[in-house]
Amino acid sequence: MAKRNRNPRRGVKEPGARRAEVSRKTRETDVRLRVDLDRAAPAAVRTGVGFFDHMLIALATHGRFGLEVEARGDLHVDQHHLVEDVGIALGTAIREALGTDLRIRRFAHAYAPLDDALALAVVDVSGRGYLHFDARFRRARVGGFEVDLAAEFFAALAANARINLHLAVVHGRNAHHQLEALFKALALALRDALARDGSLWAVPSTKGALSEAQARGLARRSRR
Ligand SMILES: [Mn+2]
Repeated sequence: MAKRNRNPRRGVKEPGARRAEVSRKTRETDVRLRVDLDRAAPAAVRTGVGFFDHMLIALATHGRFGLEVEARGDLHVDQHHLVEDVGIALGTAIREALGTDLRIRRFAHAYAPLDDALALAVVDVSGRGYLHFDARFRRARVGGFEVDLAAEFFAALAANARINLHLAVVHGRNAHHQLEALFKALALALRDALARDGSLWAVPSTKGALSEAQARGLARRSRR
């Protein structure tokens, strides 16, 4: 894995770097994950669930962000803990990588087709986590992946990245295609929403803040 994003002496993020690393260990899972929002590289993902790896690689590849994931989980129970905890770690890493400089496009949406399937993703990097998920699948499993866990992954991602996320499969028959279209639509929307917007002099919010850290920063400055 690449080098840490924190300056060891001062404990602060290098200016301009939008990277984060999350290590998360419970009795159920052990997840190490890195993101680099500004440097796309071939994703390195190993979760022990092949189809889930395929989806995470699609997300990073089409989202144009660097992603490394090493995750182990209690797969002898089922995949729920692993998939949800990777969602928590990814959401946390995205939120940390964004930091307090939120001069980003913020709103974005994208459609992605894959053969018979068409999916829509709408994103607002609002500082408030919310997921609307509208998809029906004809199979319970794709490869070994438990299909209903896709919604758990997206919910954990939205809650921890604190983004408003609406995902829908518009149509489709094949569950592999439907899921992959969802991840690709999310990738395209995130790529757009997280992109820096050089025309902005401040955060694109009527409140002036898109995170608790920002709101606290505004409070500190106004008291000076
Ligand atoms: Mn595929």
